[in-house]
Amino acid sequence: LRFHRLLLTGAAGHLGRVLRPRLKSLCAELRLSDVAPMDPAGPGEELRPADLADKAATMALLDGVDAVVHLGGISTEHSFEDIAGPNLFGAYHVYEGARVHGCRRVVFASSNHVTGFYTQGETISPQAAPRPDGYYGLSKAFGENLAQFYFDRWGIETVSLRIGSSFAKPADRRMLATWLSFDDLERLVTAALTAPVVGHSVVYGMSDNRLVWWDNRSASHLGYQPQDSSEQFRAAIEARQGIVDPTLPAARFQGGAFVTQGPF
Ligand code: NAI
Ligand code: 15L
Repeated sequence: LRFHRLLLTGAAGHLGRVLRPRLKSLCAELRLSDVAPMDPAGPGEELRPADLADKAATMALLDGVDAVVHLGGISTEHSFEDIAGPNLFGAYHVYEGARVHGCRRVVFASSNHVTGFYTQGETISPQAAPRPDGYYGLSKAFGENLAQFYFDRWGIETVSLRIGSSFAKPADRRMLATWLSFDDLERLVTAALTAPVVGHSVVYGMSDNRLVWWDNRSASHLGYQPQDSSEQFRAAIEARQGIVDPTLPAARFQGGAFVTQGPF
């Protein structure tokens, strides 16, 4: 086993439930946290319900933890006020807990929506300037800046995963580019947890899809090698969805429908 204790936030969510059994093989003890109800603890699991907006409760989660996979928070576009507690304060509380309790590595679930206002024809690297497509994307950009600051100031390492679309299957034409299979998600998180030196690395979370918008070569030190591809789903998606008007914002921009959403 690589770790004594790992912390998984957002354990009750979609990806939390996918990763929960898979992280068990990396650690003796898996601490699970969420504000929503979680399945009962199995062997080697510990449930620690907490609201990320609660500083003391969230910082305490990091006590005795070797590394954290931080998935918790609001995962779609909402008002700034709704996002601020879980995503802005919550990320700050996780990093403060890591600093105070000596946790040395964070795997941060960032999002492709940090750069959602690049167009779908462009190929960008993790070094491209952020172009968030909403308050949600802005909150993930803030999380990445926190990660950089806590590395520069305190040496706490982070891999920020700008996850594309991690679902059982791609749902539409856009996700043919952005899809991240659950098995590749596991490979990516495992690489982020176990690569020897990461500093603050930023990587896009996608499978080995045929047509992509993101160039991950600067993150090759992570050793992430995707094994799946969205291509097997292309024919069915193209038959179902038909041709999309390329002038519509949802088809023009990498962030898809997120670029038109919001509490306005
Ligand atoms: P999800 O919405 O299913 O799970 C997020 C979890 O965070 C939920 O269980 C929720 O209860 C919890 N949470 C929300 N507010 C909280 C609070 N105040 N305190 C404690 N817990 C709180 O999202 P999903 O799909 O599992 O995504 C996991 C992470 O990955 C999120 O951070 C999301 O932004 C990120 N991500 C996911 C993508 C995907 O394709 N599923 C794509 C890009 C990023
Ligand atoms: C995200 O950041 C969301 O959490 C997820 O629900 C998907 O919509 C994904 O991005 C996407 O861009 O497809």
